[in-house]
Amino acid sequence: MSDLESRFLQVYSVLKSELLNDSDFEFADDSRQWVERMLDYNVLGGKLNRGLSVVDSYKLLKQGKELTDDEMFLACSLGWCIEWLQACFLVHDDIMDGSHTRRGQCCWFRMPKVGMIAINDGLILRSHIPRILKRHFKGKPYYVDLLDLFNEVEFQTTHGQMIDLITTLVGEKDLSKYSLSLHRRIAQYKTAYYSFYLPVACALLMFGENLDNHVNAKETLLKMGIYYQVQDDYLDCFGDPETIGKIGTDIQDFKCSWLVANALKLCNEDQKKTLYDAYVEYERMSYEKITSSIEAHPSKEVQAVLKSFLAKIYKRQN
Ligand code: DMA
Ligand code: MG
Ligand code: MG
Ligand code: MG
Repeated sequence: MSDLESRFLQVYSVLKSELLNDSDFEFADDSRQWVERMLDYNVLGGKLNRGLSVVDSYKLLKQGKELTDDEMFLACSLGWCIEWLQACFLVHDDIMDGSHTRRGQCCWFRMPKVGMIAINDGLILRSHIPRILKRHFKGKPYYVDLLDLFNEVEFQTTHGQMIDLITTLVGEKDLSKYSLSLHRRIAQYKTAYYSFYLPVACALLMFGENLDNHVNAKETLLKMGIYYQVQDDYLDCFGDPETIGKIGTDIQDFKCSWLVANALKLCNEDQKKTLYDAYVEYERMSYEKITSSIEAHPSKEVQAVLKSFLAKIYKRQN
């Protein structure tokens, strides 16, 4: 572990302990333990790229000059706010995408005794960000800009997630609606703002800059973010689950992934039909496999419950 990473992790412990002792809520042992376990499970375990890049960017803005202890703590705290935001998005994204694994472990909502409590946990994660900012940044000239920035980026990301999700309703009916321009729009909003623009914008604000003067940098960062999502789509299908820490669900979810958008652009009518037939075949095979596992169940009543579920989703159009 690099020196920066270990300092970054030290700041995590400080922020976590402040949040667990926040006097605006009367914590008891059970609630404190729940939040602590939820934080360690969802905020840690990733690559920390977004968070660490706040510190790196701030250092570069200072032309490589050593940061004071105070600057280091503040830059790390902003980095952690992004990691907290990411954790909130991922907890909810895994529920919506029906994923099984994340960062090499079971998705939080699939953990015993968690389930749909994960929805509220995601909201708690989001609510921690203004708590961190209030404690450490209130009084700084850029405090309001920081709050605005996190609100704006959350607005963009949740709307990106929304178009990612509603697009599949259209695509399932008519695959030819998927295109690279639609994919680009989804990628820009759901990924690029929070993953690429946000870390640099945090560093710029802390450095005293006005974000309006950096629209060019923003455009370049958004381009990088779109490229990053193309990689994510590629890895969803072709990546090694051991290495990427998650099992892809884009095909099963009928997502407007870069791969299918490109395939549709490059293929002729026959090949388009092959692609569509592949889905129909997948649907039929899944139905058969699930049906036989239902029929292996000893209880007729349970079988009826499971079958009624399957009937609800088989060949669903929405
Ligand atoms: C990523 O979407 C975007 C957000 C806001 C989490 P995704 O479903 O492609 O992400 P992943 O492949 O990590 O589930
Ligand atoms: Mg997902
Ligand atoms: Mg998703
Ligand atoms: Mg993905």
